Amino acid sequence: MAGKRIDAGLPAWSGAMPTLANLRWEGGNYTAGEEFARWMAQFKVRGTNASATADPEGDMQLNGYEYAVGSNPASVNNGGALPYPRRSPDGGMEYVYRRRLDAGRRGLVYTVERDTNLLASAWSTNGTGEVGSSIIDAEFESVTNRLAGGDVTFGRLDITLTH
Ligand SMILES: [Ca+2]
Repeated sequence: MAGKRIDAGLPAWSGAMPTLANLRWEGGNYTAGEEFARWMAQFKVRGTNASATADPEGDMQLNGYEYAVGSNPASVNNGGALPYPRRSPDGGMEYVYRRRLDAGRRGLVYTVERDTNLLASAWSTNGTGEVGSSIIDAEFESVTNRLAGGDVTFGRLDITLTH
């Protein structure tokens, strides 16, 4: 079965905290699955506003992305659910994101990528690695990834919906 790929990009470290993520679907139109539709219904978002590629409240986070990280698709207040960069205790760079505990069942695959030159757009998993995770609540865990490189390193979260 062909996967639907979402890219959610955030600069992981450039001296300032990122304020928005980019997301796109590849491989054709996405038909919202039952889990996604049920999740959207909780927020009373309906019609074309409830599609995976819609952004009804205008916070630059598409519904499919908000579904994967557990932010609110009906509010610009995302309650700290968006990925963020941070310095590790040894001065390295980390990228932290929220992952659904049942991501496999939902067909969600999360992949952290890094780049050192946004102009060249050479995003790759080279130099990335998951270093830890901790349970947040009954639905999500916080996942920490290490990004190799110096002060000019960028990270993003690639999310694929496989069914
Ligand atoms: Ca949104």
